[in-house]
Amino acid sequence: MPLSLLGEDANPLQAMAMTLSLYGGARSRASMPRWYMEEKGIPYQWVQLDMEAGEHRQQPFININPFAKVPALVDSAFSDSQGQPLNLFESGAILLHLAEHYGGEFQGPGGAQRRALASQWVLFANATLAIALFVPTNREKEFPRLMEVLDRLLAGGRSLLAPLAGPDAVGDWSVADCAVNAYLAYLPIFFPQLDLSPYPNVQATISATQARPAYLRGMGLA
Ligand SMILES: N[C@@H](CCC(=O)N[C@@H](CS)C(=O)NCC(=O)O)C(=O)O
Repeated sequence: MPLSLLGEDANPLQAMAMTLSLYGGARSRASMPRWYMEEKGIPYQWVQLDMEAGEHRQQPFININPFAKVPALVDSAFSDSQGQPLNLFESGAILLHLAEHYGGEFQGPGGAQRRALASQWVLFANATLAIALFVPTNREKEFPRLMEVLDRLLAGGRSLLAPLAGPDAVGDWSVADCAVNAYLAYLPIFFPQLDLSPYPNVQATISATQARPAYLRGMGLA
């Protein structure tokens, strides 16, 4: 059963028990942290803004993100000296906050290393991969370069943090996979004309992502 609750459908008792509200729009980057929460079974309230009507540019949302962009997360488990909850924007910052405090990804031995590498991959996804995909002047030069390396790293369905678990381990799905694979799975949606056949492991990763029930829920498709 999806964990998400659309605003008006929310059961008030369940909503009160929730500390996390994720703000997003249809077909927006909010699907990335939403996928993470669905995958990890983290309860949250999903608040879908009507972006076509400009709801993200108005109060109360611009109190949460003054830049008027989604996603944004409100976490009432954290509060400032005025008792105000933590308001967080930028999908990468949201993902790392969730992985640290709700996904339990950086606990125990090796936690500091996992955190460092998770940050590396989340920043790579948002600052390098996203630019290579979505900035047309970069696509021709950067895209093949990045895909060749990713194709090698993803061989055998490996998780991006699998090297920490040993050379042959497939490893657990992590926030690193969420950040990178969310962009890879955008490829057939936004660039259906792109030939991905030189990158079979990337293709297999996209198919595996699309088959994950939590991914479909995060995308609002199930
Ligand atoms: N770097 C930001 C990008 C956020 C972003 O550009 N969000 C888009 C939706 S995918 C948005 O809110 N656009 C509305 C606008 O700019 O008015 C992140 O990763 O969170």
